[in-house]
Amino acid sequence: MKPSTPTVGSFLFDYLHSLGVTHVFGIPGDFALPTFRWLQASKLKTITMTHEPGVGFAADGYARITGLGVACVTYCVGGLNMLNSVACAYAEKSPLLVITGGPSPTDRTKDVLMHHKVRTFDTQRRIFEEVTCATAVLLDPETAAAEIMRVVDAVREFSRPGYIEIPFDVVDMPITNIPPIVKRPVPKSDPDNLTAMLEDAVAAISKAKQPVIIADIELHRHGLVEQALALASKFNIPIASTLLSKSIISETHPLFIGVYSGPLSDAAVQKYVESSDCLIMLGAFITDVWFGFMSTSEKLGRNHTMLATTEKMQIGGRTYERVVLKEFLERLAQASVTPRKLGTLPQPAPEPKPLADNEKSGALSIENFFRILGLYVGENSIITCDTGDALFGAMKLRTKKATNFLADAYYLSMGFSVPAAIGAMAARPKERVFAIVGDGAFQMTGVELSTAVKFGMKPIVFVLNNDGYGTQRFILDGPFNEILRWNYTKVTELLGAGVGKKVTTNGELEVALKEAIASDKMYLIEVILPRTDASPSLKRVGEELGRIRDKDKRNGAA
Ligand SMILES: Cc1ncc(C[n+]2csc(CCOP(=O)(O)OP(=O)(O)O)c2C)c(N)n1
Ligand SMILES: [Mg+2]
Repeated sequence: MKPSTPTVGSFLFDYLHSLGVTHVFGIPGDFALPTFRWLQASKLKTITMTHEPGVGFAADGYARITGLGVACVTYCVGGLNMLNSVACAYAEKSPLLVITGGPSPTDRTKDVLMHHKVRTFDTQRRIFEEVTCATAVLLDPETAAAEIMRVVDAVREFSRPGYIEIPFDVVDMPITNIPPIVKRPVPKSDPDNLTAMLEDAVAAISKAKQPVIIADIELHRHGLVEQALALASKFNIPIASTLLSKSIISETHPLFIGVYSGPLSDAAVQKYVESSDCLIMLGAFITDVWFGFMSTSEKLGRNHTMLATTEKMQIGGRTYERVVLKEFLERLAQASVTPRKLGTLPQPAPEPKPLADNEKSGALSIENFFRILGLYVGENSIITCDTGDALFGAMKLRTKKATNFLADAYYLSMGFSVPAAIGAMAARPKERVFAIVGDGAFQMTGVELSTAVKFGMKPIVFVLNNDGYGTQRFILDGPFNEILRWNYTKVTELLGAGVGKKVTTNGELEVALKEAIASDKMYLIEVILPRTDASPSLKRVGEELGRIRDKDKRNGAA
């Protein structure tokens, strides 16, 4: 029954519902149980998971698709267990709200030792301060509504995680003071700086012979993909994405030239981007992954680059203060620049070739895995990829229009893909979700398939079994890269649902994949790969990181 006067708990979940949130991912504990009772009574669905790292990744996956994800956990043992996932969301700008239970305000006034407390009552919040853009501890019901709105607002504006701690007793308290929802003022650029930047941008684009746009992840996080596409289409400028932003621009768009990641990219894409005389980096996170872990950033010399992000605006060596990205993109698309004739563009990963009969009995390789997957992953599907060759190999996968591709391609934490798939399935129940995960990463969070079964979700999961930490073997090998060989296909038996298949040849994978797509069941397909197999991209990553991390290779030894 809904109380006539809202409580802190009912207000919180009603407010999140009014913003379009449908699911909350979590694991309760005594400090959070009263909050879970309000969650259960709300219009939101509770997805109780098996382990907090999975809670964070699932809520992050949901957030990347919908624009706001929510994770609800208990004090310290739950929150701190989820810290790495929240750090990932911070690093990759995912709008994730963390709600945690906490001790009561009265207990906090005494310096008692209480279970779950680490050092001080404020320890968990202080740790989270480092991985969030706003934090609040709701000690006073009178200010709780305003505090909730402040944190949620910041999460949506900055597209970074936020933290709300609710003492177990405060969550039940009535609130009478609900401030009106005030629309945030639309940020405005400094008019002179905007004009100067637009003039410089038009001049740079007009005189360039080979401009290229790199459409990076901020465009997606801040809802600016359409504006970037309008700009590209108006001036006829080819567009590349990055591994992190893969698929935010349809990979079948005529101006799309492929994924750029330095030497990990297709050679033609790398050459085209690096020989551009006007590189327009929109919403870019310039990280070492951008350059395939190499320090080749100087190849993209400052003089012919344009950087336009929510945090920094720069053309050549000149910086423009207080210029808003959205305004810049919209105004630039209205500027008068003669659209250029397109020369020959690199072809993004071509349509994969169907398997010839004589290839069917061939042993699988990571390259053929992605080729066969590319043949069957249709529109309206979601792909989640884990760190390892599941990600590096995906560089060549050409996703179809409206395919969502989710990977923590910058922070690179293992264990993302299976729980993120759960978040994706909650966000888009009608779409088919494919999770691609290495055997090592599966051993970290694969148990969340239990959550999928519990909630009737039917992912298709590929466990890429190369018998251990393949990526690391290419950097620096040793017995520390070995893992126990699991009988992965037995997981479905353990969970009492779904179908487990082990495939070793191209043909077997094709048959299993077709069967999985046609069926309405969860599938776990164990893909057996040779230990020495790796995608060309992973081999380059291994070479580069090996050179940096392995002193023998650093010193030139074989
Ligand atoms: C949480 C976490 N722990 C450790 C690492 C370091 N690491 C990067 S790749 C990798 C091995 C991944 O093995 P697997 O999932 O089997 O994929 P593969 O490299 O074999 O394709 C490890 C341990 C990491 N990135 N994230
Ligand atoms: Mg492996």
